[in-house]
Amino acid sequence: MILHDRIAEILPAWRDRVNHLVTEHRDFKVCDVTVSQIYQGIRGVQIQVTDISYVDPYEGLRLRGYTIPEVLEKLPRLPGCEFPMAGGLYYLLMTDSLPSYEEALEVEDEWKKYAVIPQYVIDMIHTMPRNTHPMTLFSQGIMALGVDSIFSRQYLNGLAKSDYWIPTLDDSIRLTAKLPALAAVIYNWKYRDGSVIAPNPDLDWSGNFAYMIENPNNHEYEELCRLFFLLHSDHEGANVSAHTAHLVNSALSDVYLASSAAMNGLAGPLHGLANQECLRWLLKVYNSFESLPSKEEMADFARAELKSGRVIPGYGHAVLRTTDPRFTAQYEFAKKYLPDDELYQLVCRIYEVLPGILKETGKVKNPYPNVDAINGTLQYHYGVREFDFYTVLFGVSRILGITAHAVWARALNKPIERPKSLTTAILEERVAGK
Ligand code: AMX
Repeated sequence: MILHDRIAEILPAWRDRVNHLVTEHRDFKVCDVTVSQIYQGIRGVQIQVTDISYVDPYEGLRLRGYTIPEVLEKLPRLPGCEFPMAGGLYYLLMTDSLPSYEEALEVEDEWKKYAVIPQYVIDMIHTMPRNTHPMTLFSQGIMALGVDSIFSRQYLNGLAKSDYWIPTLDDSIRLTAKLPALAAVIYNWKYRDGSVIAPNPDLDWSGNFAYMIENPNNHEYEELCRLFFLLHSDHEGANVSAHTAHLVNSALSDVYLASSAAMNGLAGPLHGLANQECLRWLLKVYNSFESLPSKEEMADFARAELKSGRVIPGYGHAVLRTTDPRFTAQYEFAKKYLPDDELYQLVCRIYEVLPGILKETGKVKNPYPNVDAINGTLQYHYGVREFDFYTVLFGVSRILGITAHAVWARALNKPIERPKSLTTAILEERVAGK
């Protein structure tokens, strides 16, 4: 398949680069680790190398070196579509080069071969208690799909280490192919009549999710899915979900096990679940005023929130120091497709007022909106109003990045991860100079 061919072509040069670093510069010190970093989430410690994506504090996310506006401009799109095919994005993440239209279509066509969910997975979801969180169902579904892992089978049969990446890529294509259908099965069972709708072969990967949940405003929602799935596909290699996947996969657990583990991290309120909190807060603001608040009213409201010790969801970021370009891309989408939506207008009003107020505090390092400040507003507009499902949409997209990391970790023969832990007593002795 085209992804295998392209990776095989560029792999020798990548292996040479890594071998050169490891052999010629093996003792070069990358960074120091302080006591406070150890106790504060190893924040900022440079422990990973990944070439799939990088977050620049001022430019935001770069996918394989391309900024979000560049990716949106350069990736191929289907005729009549404003936003690119996810197949082209996957080609870029996997192969480090921009695809032609035909190459993007080839990935989309490959996905179509594996897009249907096996009945046993559907049955498993349908037998779970109704109140199961959709992220639990999503994680379970991914694990269940893993019974067909090609990597695990070939590994048992004595696969050569230099070839580990090949069945890892096979698994990645088969897993990612099924994600829109898996998410739709969960959505339809949890919030609709439980129908299982087969993927539409005339639609691309992203558009198919909109089709399978029978969104009434399908064409525009398909476009939103294309944009959303592109924007959330990766965010460096050391955030909770990416790092979890890398760690699990480093034990040679297959990509199903690694992706499922990553989704369990994404399900946490400090990570992927944050987006539902943002919409909840926005609706709280919306319901507090009879109409769109004036700038002054909004400023008073925000100051009161801060005074009561609450954070304003959707603003601030651990790495970014500017408006998140993923926010901007969705903001532009809303400006074009839903300018009259009152929640969107509220997002605009908050954006006008809040950065100044957060700056007044003198402590918020990034007073600008992150992607979550608008994610939910767009889903809500198109009728996807079940907040607890938003993290599943995030997960569908994020596994594109996670599997690309996994393929390259195997291609570059990254070993099992095993940092060292200390005891408090050892640390106390060291700081005392003993
Ligand atoms: N509202 C109020 N206070 C905020 C704030 C916000 N939106 N963002 C940061 N601050 C405060 C912090 O709580 C901290 O206060 P403290 O010193 O009294 O503890 C101070 O400003 C400094 O924090 P920081 O270094 O600027 O941010 P951080 O790296 O510690 O945290 C984040 C980053 C995202 C957790 C934080 O900005 C926040 O809580 N934002 C609101 C929640 C949110 O939008 N989460 C989604 C993040 C996007 C994502 O990754 N999915």
